[in-house]
Amino acid sequence: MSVERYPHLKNDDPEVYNLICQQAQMESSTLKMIASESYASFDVIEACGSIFTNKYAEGYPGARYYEGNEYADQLENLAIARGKELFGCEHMNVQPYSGSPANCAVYRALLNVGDKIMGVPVSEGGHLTHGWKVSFSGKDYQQIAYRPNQTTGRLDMDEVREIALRERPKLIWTGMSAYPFKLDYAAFAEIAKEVDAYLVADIAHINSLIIAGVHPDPVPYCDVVTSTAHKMLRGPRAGFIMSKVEDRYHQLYHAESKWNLAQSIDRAVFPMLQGGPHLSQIAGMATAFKYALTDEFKAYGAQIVKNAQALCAELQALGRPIAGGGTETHLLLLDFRHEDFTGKDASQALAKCGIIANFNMVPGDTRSPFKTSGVRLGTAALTSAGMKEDDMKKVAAWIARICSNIEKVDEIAPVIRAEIAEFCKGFVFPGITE
Ligand code: DSN
Repeated sequence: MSVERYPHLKNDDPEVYNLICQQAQMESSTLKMIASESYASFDVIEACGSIFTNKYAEGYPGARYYEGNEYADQLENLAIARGKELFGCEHMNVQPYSGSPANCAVYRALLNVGDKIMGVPVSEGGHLTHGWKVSFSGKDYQQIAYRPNQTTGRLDMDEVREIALRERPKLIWTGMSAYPFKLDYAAFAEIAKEVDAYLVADIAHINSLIIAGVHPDPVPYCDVVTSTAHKMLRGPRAGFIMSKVEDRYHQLYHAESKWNLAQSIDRAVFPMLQGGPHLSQIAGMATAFKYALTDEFKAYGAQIVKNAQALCAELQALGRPIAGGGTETHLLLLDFRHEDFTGKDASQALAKCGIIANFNMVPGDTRSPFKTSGVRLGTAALTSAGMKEDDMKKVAAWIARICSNIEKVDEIAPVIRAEIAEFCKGFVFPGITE
């Protein structure tokens, strides 16, 4: 990283400055394959580090509880306008501090404590906030689980329907953290309608694929859509919520309320759950949305999937099984159910060699969530650095070599780490070496 980037910090707080430099060095000399990470641009980083961090702006544009919000109002409205153009939604709230607070706001806006929701357990690819037992969402609400088929790794929509008809949840979550296939929002919408449930898509993992048109679009089918702005959208660490304006179940569930759906969401974010919005993050979100509206970004979204499929095909050719047999998204799951070593062993060995990923359960896993039989690999970050299908073949070769030599990893790690560092010199890492 160029030392000119943070001259004040370098001078005034060399300890923090040095940690930033070391992180930058690591992120530009290793392969970042955590499926929920990517590289924010310098535009996003500069916007997030701007003086908007100073400003309090509790409320919404035009209705704040503090004075001096002329530019804050323009900024928030700009982020909303760009976001609405990007996703074609009726309403957008850009204030959630991140994805989990955004999902929390959906519960508070639509449900009563104790209500039933349908979601995929974390152990099977779902998110903490979709009703997992240790999260507020599993403590305050009752999760009715649905899950990918243990053999095919895919959701069976007939089974989802059967569960919904039996349990009659008030809300159905769709969207996962470790599911490599496309989601059928039209089928989810039919099921939700049959049981009078709100349908909420969490697109944190796949927003850019939707923008690129390589994954179905949930916006026409869902009451609410939530997302993070980081991950493959390459924005700041923040969340946003999109919704219809009118609540189709107003009479059924909220007859006493004077708010429509959009107003209920807004009121759940502020003042129910949050105080002042993080305007510096909203500035980063506005600039990330601007870039996401470009054709270059759409090409990036499509390339992420091409890269994941190339990586998957090469790993399979090298004899490495992939859960579900393939991918239609940005991620794939190495399947080690037949191996003596665990997913955790493999992810630690990969990290020693310079491939940063995470251990993960796979469908049909019999190991504990603390060990697992899988490793989740994502291609969004590598694609942000400009890697293409041929590069994925090289990445697959390193992964296969490491997985075939887990017990000798300390021997091979320095060699592979050096090869990967040399390989990385051929790419430009946004926000670091751009
Ligand atoms: N669930 C985390 C992940 O996918 O890594 C992010 O929320």
